Amino acid sequence: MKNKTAFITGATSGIGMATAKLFAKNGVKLILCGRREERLKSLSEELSKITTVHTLKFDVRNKEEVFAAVQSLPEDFSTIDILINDAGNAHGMDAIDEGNIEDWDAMLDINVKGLLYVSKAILPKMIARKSGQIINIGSTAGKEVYPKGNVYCASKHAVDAINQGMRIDLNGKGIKVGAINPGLVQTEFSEVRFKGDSEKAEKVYQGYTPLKPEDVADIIWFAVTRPPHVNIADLTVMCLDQASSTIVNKN
Ligand code: NDP
Ligand code: 8X3
Repeated sequence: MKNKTAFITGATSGIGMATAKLFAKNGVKLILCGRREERLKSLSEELSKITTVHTLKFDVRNKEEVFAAVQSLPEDFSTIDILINDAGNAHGMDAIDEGNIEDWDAMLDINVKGLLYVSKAILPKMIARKSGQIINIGSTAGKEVYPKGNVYCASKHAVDAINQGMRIDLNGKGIKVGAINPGLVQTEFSEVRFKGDSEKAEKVYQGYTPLKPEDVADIIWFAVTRPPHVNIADLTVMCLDQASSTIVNKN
């Protein structure tokens, strides 16, 4: 893995950041992406001590920014071996008739269209080299729907469909495509979903032991270190206390 380059969206927090740290420890060259420049800067300073790092600040919703960012990569970062499509989030948790249209737009634009733009920008060179791996971060919310999860679940069901579609269409082109679908992971996810209401956000993870972002990073690492003929196509992971989106053993 030492000579490989990974492009990680959502590297400024949670699962993406934990993945960046684990990849760095293993000598993977990193392209770290996100909107928060300060975080990109501090993560880059930290990880540059152990690997080579380039940062790209862009909003996955903005297709011009996405393509310009990928095109701006210096020569020595332009061969991308691994794409981790992690950037994403939930906005609000409301019954369908009470949902906020801006929240719906944000979830569909970021989780679905953003993932498509980034993949479209990176795929041509993978196809030309007949080599590469794409890991799409889905969710248990892409496998089932829970009350008031409507549009977030729809966005993650779309990721599930896109993951399958990518794998079908790229078959025979030497590119691995797979999804990792986590259940409840304690990150900034709920802070974002509940718009900074920390009390509400913390409650999501109380009374049981949720997954940590590092647990998911370990699985991503497993997926990218399989032999060349092995592709982890679709993997769901939950903490011990979670049985489904709605069944969580809380005390
Ligand atoms: P975090 O909120 O901790 O991280 C989200 C990351 O996405 C941040 O780095 C953020 O960076 C980036 N991001 C969000 N919006 C944009 C945007 N418009 N443009 C560019 N980057 C963006 O959450 P998680 O680590 O939990 O979430 C990562 C992924 O995992 C998401 O796809 C989420 O849906 C999925 N997931 C999370 C689960 C959980 O329980 N936490 C469970 C299952 C799946 P910045 O703000 O700097 O742009
Ligand atoms: C995040 C997990 O259950 O909050 O995708 O939707 S959940």
